Amino acid sequence: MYQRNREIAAIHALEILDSRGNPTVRVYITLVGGIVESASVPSGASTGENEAVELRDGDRQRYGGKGVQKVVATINNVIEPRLRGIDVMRQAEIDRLLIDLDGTPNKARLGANTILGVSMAAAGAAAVAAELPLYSYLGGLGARRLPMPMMNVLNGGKHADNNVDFQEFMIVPIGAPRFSEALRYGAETFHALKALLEKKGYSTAVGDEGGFAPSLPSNETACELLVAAIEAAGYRPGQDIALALDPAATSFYANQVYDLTKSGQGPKTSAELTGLYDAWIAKFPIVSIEDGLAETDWEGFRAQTALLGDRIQVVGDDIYVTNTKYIRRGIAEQSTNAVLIKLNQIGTVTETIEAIELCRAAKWRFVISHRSAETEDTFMADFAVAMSGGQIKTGSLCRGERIAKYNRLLEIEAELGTAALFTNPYATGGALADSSRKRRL
Ligand code: 2PG
Ligand code: MG
Repeated sequence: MYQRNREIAAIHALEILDSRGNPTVRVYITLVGGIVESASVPSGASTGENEAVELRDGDRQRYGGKGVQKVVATINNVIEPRLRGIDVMRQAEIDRLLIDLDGTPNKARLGANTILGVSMAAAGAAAVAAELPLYSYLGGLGARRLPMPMMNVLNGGKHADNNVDFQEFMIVPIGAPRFSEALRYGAETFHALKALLEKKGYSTAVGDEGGFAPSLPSNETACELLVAAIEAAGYRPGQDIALALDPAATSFYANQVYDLTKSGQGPKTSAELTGLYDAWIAKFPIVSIEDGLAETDWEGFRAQTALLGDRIQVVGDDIYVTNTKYIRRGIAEQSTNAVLIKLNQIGTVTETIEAIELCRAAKWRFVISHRSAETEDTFMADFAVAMSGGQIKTGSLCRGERIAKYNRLLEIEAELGTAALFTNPYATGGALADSSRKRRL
């Protein structure tokens, strides 16, 4: 049903700062009926080589070349005239127009950051016009599953300047009965970890995603500390709270070698690194490993999934970059059994949903994820509930840009009331345990 007041009247972009203090773009969409909604675009540090292109000015006189004034100008002068007058609810059509306007396979001309800002703002404005919360506008009546959070409480790799090679050591409150309790389990463990680090004389300064970033005797010490913190907070490791890792292995891979240089633990082959994870899984309550290998190591991923895939969730991030082309290959080759989903890796809401639909069809899990540089925008929290995948990765239990997402999920849980669902996605009987792919392996 067409309504004139849902037509796009104006689009306006603003250069703002992200949580690392670098410029990013916020897009405002005004509808004829007077509704104004905005969306802000995040930015990654450990980016995949096939990610859609993030456009920056390159003018060294401003923000070290990281300004986004060209992005702002493109939105105001190129995109706005093209989208003015379109019903904002026609999301797929708007996204198609943006993709065509760009005309490149990786959004190199207009920029994925440019396009995503408009795409997300359109969805936000449409939800307001529909008088629905964003999660129900995007997900319909079935959108009532709160995601299990993977909380990145210890940062290394490119997100911190310590000596830990692996980027993310996360806690996952699998035993919590509801999202708000999961958040409490996580926050209490985060504070217990802080006390533990202080006691042991380690730094309690935090990295890009709000996790602590101490220098440690080894990568393994990080897992030991997390288990100790879970216990110190009064929880049972593996039953109440499990562990998840994102080594982001692309960042320490070159010439077929994984070089654990930060910790000084030296070079490893793909098989050796998988062997290390295998040993860790036996020792620590790990339920999920993301990017345990590098984005180009398709063979290694296949071997890793064959070895570990019936015990843990093997997640691909850099290898797929939320792109159906690579996810399709991953499904065909059984490279992983789950996918990390980041809106800005692909650049439109519609294409992100297409990536998720592919995961669903393959009975693969997916995790909606933030980027290491975020803003106070909470789009992804609603998006996670809307897509009903039951998992979100949105950082630690401090820093406003991370907490904004958690607080939004608390609001959604409260709003859903008794309709809210929350389950342990790794429990026996879940997608991983009963999927036919396990028997095939
Ligand atoms: C990742 C992300 C988010 P970045 O590797 O999964 O945690 O990091 O945004 O730096 O790519
Ligand atoms: Mg990752």
